[in-house]
Amino acid sequence: MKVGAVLLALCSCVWANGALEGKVSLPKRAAAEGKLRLRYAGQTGAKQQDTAPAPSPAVVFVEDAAGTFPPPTESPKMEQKGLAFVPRVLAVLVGTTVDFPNQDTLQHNVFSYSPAKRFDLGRFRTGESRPVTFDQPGLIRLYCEIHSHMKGFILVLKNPYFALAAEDGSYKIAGVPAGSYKLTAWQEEHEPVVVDIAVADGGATKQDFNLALGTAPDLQAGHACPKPPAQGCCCADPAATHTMELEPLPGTNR
Ligand SMILES: [Cu+2]
Repeated sequence: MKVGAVLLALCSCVWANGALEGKVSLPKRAAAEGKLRLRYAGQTGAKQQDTAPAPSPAVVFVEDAAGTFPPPTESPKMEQKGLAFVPRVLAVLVGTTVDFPNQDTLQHNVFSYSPAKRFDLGRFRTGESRPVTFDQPGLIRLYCEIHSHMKGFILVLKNPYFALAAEDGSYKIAGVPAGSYKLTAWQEEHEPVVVDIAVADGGATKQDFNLALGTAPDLQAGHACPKPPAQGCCCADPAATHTMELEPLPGTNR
């Protein structure tokens, strides 16, 4: 009887959740559009790149889910390496502490003015790391005060039901409790898409996304203004890297 009860418990556990899976498709990019200009290439071994780099990964996430979700005890890393944030995109559960180690031979100064977390790590050297705890959900845009081309993104999410898409755009979110949700696909250069979706016990729910190019103000050369030009520039000096309130991340109520 005891064995049967355990098996029953295991089965009900296994079948109490479902999965979300599918593919996030992005429009093809022209080579010139993704051209990288690395001013300090000689100092880090990074090379100029004339072909379009692979787009950074999309993040697919469930907007709201019942439950309390303790943050992980291990801290994910976002390195400064080769004059870039590596990885360029992180998705973390709210409450997660992220480490920011400097792996370059020069100094960096990571900062963000995003409403969900404002911070400025100051300048620090090779091998040093600074932690930041992200205690509010939202989109965090990261910059370096010294290297204006450096951009990174952290999506701070309310529950653990999220996934970064693979290079081919495929994603899978396992262990989602049965129910109805809003599911969002986000990618830094594209308009996010939010869909209503139902997850059933014990099965996989398919949902593909086709994202369209959106406003990508971060790609403007020498300009960190997050407002698209159509909305007017946010400061008197469009060549400056500057501060302002950034727009919330659609789908996170922030
Ligand atoms: Cu830097």
